[in-house]
Amino acid sequence: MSARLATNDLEAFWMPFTANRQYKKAPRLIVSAERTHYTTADGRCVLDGTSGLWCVNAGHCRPKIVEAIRKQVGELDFAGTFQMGHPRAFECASKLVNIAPPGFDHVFFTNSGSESVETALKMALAYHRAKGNTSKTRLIGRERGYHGVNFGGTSVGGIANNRKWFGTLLSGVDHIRHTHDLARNAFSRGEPEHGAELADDLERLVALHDASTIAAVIVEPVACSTGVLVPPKGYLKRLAAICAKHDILLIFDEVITAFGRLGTPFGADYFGISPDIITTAKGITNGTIPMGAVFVKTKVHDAFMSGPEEVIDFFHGYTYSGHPVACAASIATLEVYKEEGLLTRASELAPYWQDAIHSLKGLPHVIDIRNIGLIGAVEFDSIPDAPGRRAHTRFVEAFNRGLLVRATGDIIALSPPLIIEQKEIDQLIDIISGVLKTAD
Ligand code: PXG
Repeated sequence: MSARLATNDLEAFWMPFTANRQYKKAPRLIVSAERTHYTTADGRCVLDGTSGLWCVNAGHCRPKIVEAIRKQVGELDFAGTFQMGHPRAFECASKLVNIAPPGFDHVFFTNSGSESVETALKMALAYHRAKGNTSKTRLIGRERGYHGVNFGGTSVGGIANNRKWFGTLLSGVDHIRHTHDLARNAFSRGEPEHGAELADDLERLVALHDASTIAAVIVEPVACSTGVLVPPKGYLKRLAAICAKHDILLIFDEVITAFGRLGTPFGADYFGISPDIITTAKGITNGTIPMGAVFVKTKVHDAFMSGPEEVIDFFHGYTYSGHPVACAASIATLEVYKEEGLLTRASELAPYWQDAIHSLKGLPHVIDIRNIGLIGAVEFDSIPDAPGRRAHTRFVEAFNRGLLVRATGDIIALSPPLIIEQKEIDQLIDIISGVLKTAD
């Protein structure tokens, strides 16, 4: 150990997506967690209004999951899955497939949402090549989309700050328009009424590039990181129909919406749509161990299985694809979800949640409130020349008052653990309401 480092020196850790200098002047430190609450280094109890970073769906430190991890790491700490295998990975994949929407019979393991996205994009390209459609190489994302931070995901992503620092990114990528329309849809409850026609923007790109050059479209069913953009009624159905018409694979990035966030196991179930590929992570292990999974329709998987049997079918994978400890964590997580009905609990809570969050309408600077499942967002008008400051000050003040929210731009996003009780929703809304009344 370096003698230079005092205990609790904050300097060495270059924190992700953080204003490091600002944070380190006034750090917020969490030391433990249980169910819906965190405990801070100074001993305060903080209600987790964000399920960690949208991942701790069953609440924190659930004994069954903790025990499964402990047991697994003592029994088989690591075994690879390239031309080898271990039972946990097969068991985990089968259990995941059992809760997946119909037709998703295969799972490819990764270690994060970003890796799931990269995997799905590469899979889409390789799928068309395997089918002989070698000109289908273009990838389409959506403005304001978030698909993680690797090069592919950054390229199809549509948040300017996440892109502009990193050069020209992948070539052959284009974006359809986002669906955010405050003029027509402010204060919508659930799916907004207006904007299904925005899906037709994909036809514009088909006309421009020709369908024979487009491999896939990737969208989040609900665009969460950008500040919770709920899709307009009918929008996703229309998008799916255009993809099907032009033999374009539809990838749903469900890193947040999978595992019960909307009140159904997957977002695809909620919207009644059957994409071709679904990317997941986060809730797959309840946030305990890094893991992601790409769910694949039979038609996509089978296209890879036509060559000689002794040849590798997909030249892709990670050392830790199907890591035994992650698989054990995921299996235990799925059991907790099942035992407690958590993959559908958000549908029971949604009406209460919706009324609660919309009660904040009329408070200072609030220009929109939106919700779906157990997700909510409050948008503020921005301070001129200081975009993001209004939400950031409210995030800090809420934390000081015992509630963790997530600020993005001038929006506060909320996604509490799926085990939250109504009285905790009341407490969450009380704290936010107090903050909004007093912050400038
Ligand atoms: N796709 C989607 C839809 C995501 O939301 C990723 C990919 C990337 O996942 P990884 O595991 O590589 O981070 C995400 C991640 C926030 C927030 O507060 C959202 C994410 C991550 C951190 C913070 O909005 N989403």
